[in-house]
Amino acid sequence: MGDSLLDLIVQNVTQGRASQDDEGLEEGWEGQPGVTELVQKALDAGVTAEDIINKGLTAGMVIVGEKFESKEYYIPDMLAAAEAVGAAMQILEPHLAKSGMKAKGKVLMATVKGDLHDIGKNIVSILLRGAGYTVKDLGNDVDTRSIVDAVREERPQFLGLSALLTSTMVQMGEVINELRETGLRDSIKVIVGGAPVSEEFARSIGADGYGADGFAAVRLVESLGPSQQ
Ligand code: B1M
Repeated sequence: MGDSLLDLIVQNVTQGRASQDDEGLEEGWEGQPGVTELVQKALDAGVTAEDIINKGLTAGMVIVGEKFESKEYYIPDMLAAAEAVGAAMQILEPHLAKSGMKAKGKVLMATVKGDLHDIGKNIVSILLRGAGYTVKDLGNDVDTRSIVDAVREERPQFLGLSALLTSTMVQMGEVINELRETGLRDSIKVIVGGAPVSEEFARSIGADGYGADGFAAVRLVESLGPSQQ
C-alpha cells in the first residue's frame, strides 16, 4: 500500500500534477488523485514524512531532471513539477512540526548567488523548524555580501547554504572565505547541501558539514550543537 502510493507520488510529480484537477503532461491522468491528495493518503496510511519526501517527492524530481537532461522535458515541465512538490510540502509541514518545543537555536538559510533552485532549501528549512530551530530564510540567488551582512546582524548559530548548479556551488566557498575575512567564521557553523554538493566538496571549502538530504541536515545541525559565540 505504502510503496504503491509512493510510486504514484513519483509518477504524479513527473507529470507536474499538484491536484486531481490538473491534466498532467501525458493523456489519461485527469480526475485521478494528484500529488497533494496522494500525500494525504500516504500520511493516512502511516507512511512516514521522511519516506514521502525522499522516496516520493525527491525521487520524482530526480526523474524530472533526467527527462530535462535528455530534452524530453523543458523548463515549464520542471516548474510544474516544482509547484506540485511545493503544494505537497504545505500538506506535510504541520506533520513535521513538533508543537510547544523551545527554540534550540537560530539558522540562517540561503540558496547562493546565481541559483534559483529553492525547493531543497525550503524542505530543509521546514524540517529544521519542525525540529525546533528558528529559521530565517534569505531566499534564493542571495549574494555573498547579503549573506555575510545577515550573519553579522542576526548572529545565528548556523548558516545553511544550498546550491543546485555546478556553476553556483563555488559561491559557498566564497561565503566561507568572506566570513573568515570579516572575522565572523568562528562564530558560526556552516552547513552545505544540494544535489551537486558532496562531503568531499564541503570539506574542500572549509564547511562544518554536509547534509545529503533534509533529514540528514537536521541530524547534522543537532550533532554540531550550538556554536560558541
Ligand atoms: Co534546474 N537544473 N535549471 N530548474 N533543476 C537541475 C539542478 C539539473 C540537475 C537538471 C538536469 O539537467 N539534470 C541542472 C543542473 C546541471 C548542472 O549544474 N550540472 C539544471 C539546470 C541546467 C537548470 C537551468 C540552467 C536550465 C536552463 O535555464 N537552461 C536553470 C538554472 C536557473 C538558475 O538557477 N539560475 C534551471 C531552472 C530550474 C527551474 C527554475 C525551472 C526549476 C527550479 C524551481 C524551484 O526550485 N523553485 C528547476 C528544477 C525543478 C530542477 C530539478 C529538475 C529538480 C530540483 C529539485 O527541486 N529537486 C533539477 C534536477 C535534479 O536535481 N535532479 C534541476 C528536489 C529537491 C527536493 O532536491 O534540491 O537536491 P534538492 O534538495 C535536497 C538535497 O539536495 C538536500 O536536501 C533537499 C531535500 O532532501 N539539500 C540540502 C538541498 N539543499 C540543502 C542544504 C543543506 C542540506 C541539504 O544544508 C544547508
